[in-house]
Amino acid sequence: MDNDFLTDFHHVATFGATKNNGVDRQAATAEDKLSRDWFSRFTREQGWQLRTDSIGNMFALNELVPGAPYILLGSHLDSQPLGGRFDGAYGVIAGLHAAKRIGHQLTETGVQPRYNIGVVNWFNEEGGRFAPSIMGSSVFAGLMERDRMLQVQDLEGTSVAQALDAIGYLGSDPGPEVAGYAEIHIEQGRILEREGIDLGAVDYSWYTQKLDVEVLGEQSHTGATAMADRHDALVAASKVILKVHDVVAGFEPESIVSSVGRMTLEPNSPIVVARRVHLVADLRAVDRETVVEARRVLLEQIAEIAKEHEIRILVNDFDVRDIQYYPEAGLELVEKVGADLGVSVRRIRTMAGHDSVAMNRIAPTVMMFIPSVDGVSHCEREFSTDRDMLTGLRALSEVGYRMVCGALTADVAESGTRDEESLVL
Ligand code: HGY
Ligand code: MN
Ligand code: MN
Repeated sequence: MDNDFLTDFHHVATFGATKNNGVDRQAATAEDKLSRDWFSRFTREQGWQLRTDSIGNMFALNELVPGAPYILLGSHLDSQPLGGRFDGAYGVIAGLHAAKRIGHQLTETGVQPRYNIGVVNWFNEEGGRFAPSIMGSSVFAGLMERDRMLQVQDLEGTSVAQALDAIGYLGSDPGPEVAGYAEIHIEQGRILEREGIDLGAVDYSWYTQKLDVEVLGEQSHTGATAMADRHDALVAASKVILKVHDVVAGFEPESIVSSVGRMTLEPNSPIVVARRVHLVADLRAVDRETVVEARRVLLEQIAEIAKEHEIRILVNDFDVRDIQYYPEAGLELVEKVGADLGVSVRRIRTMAGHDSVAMNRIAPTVMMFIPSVDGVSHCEREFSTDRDMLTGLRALSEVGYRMVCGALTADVAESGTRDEESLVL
C-alpha cells in the first residue's frame, strides 16, 4: 500500500512539473485539470461517488452508512506559480489512500462505522491566480459568498466561473454533510525538522490579512519630463514595498512576517514614467494586536510617501483571517494516535493558511504537519521525504478511522458544544 501511495504521489507531481522539480498547477488551469482528471479516475476506480460543487470543490465519497454525514479528509491540488509539488497535493493523495485503508479496515474488522468517509480536493486554496486564497473551502464553509467568488478575475481578466467551465469543473452537485474534517500538510517551516519530530498537531493559526495598495501617479515621458514635474508611481511604490518589509523591525523577532508578493505596473513601458502600481502586501502575526499595530504604522508611512510625491495611494484591507484554535479533542486524538503508532508528536501553530482554517469554523477539525526539509515552501525547492510522507499517511489513516468510528465528534456530541472558549468564531 505504501508503494501505491508513493507511485501516485510522484505521478501527480508530473502534472505541471517544472524543470527544477517543482509544479506550476494554478487553480483551474490546464495543468490543474490534469490533476483533477486523475482525482476523478482514482475515485471511480474505487467505486466511490464523485461530486463537483458550484465553486469547483471535488468530493470522492464512500458511503458506508446510508444517509450518514461524512468525515472528510483532504487538501488542495492547486499550486503557486513555480511552486512545490508537496503543498496541498500531499494531503489530497494521502487522503485518498487513507480513505482506501479505512474502507479495507472496516471490511476486515466488521466494525460498524458511525459516519461515511470522503476525500476533498478544495478549489483555489493557493490564491495565486485568483485572490483571495482558501477560496473553495471558505465558500463551502459559508465564509465567502459563492457568486462573488465566481466573478473574481485573474490578471488576464478571466473569471473563476469561466476558468472552471473551460476545464469542465464548474459543477452543480451539493457538497456532502460533514461530521468532521482532517487534513495533513507539509509544515512549510523549520520546527519539526529542527526538533526531529515526526508529526505536528496544529493547535492554532496565526492572525493574517492582506493590504491591497493602489499607487496612482501621473504618466509622463521618461526622457523629456523635468524631474521636478514627475509624479512617479513606481518610485513611491518602491518606498511602500520597503516600508512593508521594514515594519517587522518594530516588533519581537519572528512575531510578525510581511512581504509584498504581487506588483503590477502601468503602462509598463521603458520610456514612460509609471502612472499606476498595484501591490498586495501579506501581513501575519502571532496575534491580532501585532497585525493591527503594524497596519497602523504602515498607513501613516504610506500617507507620508503620498504627500512627498504629490500622488494618491489607496489602501484596502482584504482576506482578513482571525486566529483560530483547533479543538482540544482533536489535538489529544493526534497525540494518542502518535503514541499508538510510535511516532513523535508536538503541538505546533500554523503561520500559513489552510483549508482546515475554514473547515474548523463548521466541523470538528484536525490539522497535522509532516516535516519540511529546510522549512521551505511555495518554491521548487520544497521537499519532504517519502519516509515522513508515509508516517503522515499512517497517522491520517488512523485519525480518520477513529473519527469515522465517532472519535472527536462523539466527544463533541456528548459535550453538546465544541470547546467554544478555545474557538474564535
Ligand atoms: O494563504 C496561505 O497561507 C496559503 O498558502 N494559501
Ligand atoms: Mn497548502
Ligand atoms: Mn500554499
